[in-house]
Amino acid sequence: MEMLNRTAAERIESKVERGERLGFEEGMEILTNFDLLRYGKLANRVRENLHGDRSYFVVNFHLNPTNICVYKCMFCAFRRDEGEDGAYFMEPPHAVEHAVRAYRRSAFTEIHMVGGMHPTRHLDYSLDLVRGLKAALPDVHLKAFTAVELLFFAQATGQTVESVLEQFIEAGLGSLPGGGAEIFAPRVRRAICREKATADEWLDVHRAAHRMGLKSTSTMLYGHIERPEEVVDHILRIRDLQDETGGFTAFIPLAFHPENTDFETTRQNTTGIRDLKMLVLSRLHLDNVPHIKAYWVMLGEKLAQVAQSFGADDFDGTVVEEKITHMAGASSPQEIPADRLRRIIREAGRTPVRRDSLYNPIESAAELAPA
Ligand code: V47
Ligand code: SF4
Repeated sequence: MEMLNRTAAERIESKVERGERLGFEEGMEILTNFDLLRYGKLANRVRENLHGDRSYFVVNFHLNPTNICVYKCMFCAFRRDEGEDGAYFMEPPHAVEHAVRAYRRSAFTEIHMVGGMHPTRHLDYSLDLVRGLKAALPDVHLKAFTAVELLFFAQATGQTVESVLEQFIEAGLGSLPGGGAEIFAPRVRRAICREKATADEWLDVHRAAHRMGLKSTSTMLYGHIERPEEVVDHILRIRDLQDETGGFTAFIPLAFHPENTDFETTRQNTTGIRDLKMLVLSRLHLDNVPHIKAYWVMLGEKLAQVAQSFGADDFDGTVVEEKITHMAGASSPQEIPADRLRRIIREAGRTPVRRDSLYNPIESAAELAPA
């Protein structure tokens, strides 16, 4: 058995070294016979070939204008019914004021805005939010609305996704975030998020956005009921769409936090090895997606730092105020200031590169004195 495993690992190594694509079976092999240092080193080599010693971060601000949501995903600690304790809703001027106040503190270049599917305040409300934010902060990139939200807006107003996207682009939308992908397998979606967009619908929205010139990111939520074959299938479906459009800038494996969700008593937090395994697998399989993000909010600052040597090249950002994971029990801070992100990256042996939302460098450590 050991002999066989070694042979399989050697085959994977030589394929990666020759620049050949890994397939489904190799993904299963990596997941089921995971050798952290061996595959980690391989993923690190791929990462360094792509990005050298650079690790990216963005100075951003997360804005969740409402947690009122008509869907009831089992893994979600954030959503509330209208009128329920803890439900909140920001009118556009309030959301804009909130963002402007934060901007005075940290001069972010990106707002990452996602929210619940409000039963009545959907498309027009969201367009007002984008217009208001753009008017107040014209230089800030708006990365907003998951494929799930965009499809919901289209269905709620009887329009096509393309028409909804067109209106958002005109209002000033810059790109799409990658949320809502969860796990594409129908078995999983039926069990944990039966109401929301199907896998094909999620992929169709990103395909449409890419065709209209928008870039987007992609995610996968792991650590709940998914099976190894469903993880590999998910990653390969992202790779297929990327072959077609080239519109994904990054892939982000999201570690499930079960507190305050329907899984509170049946699932535990993911472990460090599982988290690194997902990053390694993603880096090795997604040969056409430039960046793999270690989202520190979900991984914790320390593991996200280690992850920079296990396939990841990006931290996401300063974030400032995070609700989705913290309502599900995350113990990470609400914000990591840019100076601390630079220090974490330097201590990981990497060169910090502050980037914009589309991964253009804004500054690199070479231009800055060490902190
Ligand atoms: O779609 C929800 C996930 C996503 C929980 O695009 C949970 O760059 C863990 O997509 N435990 C929203 N995860 C966050 C997201 C994201 C984050 C950072 C960067 C980017 C990007 C995207 O969070 C949801 C869902 O998949 N989620 N509940 C939970 N309890
Ligand atoms: Fe609603 Fe999104 Fe939470 Fe699902 S994950 S219940 S769609 S807010």
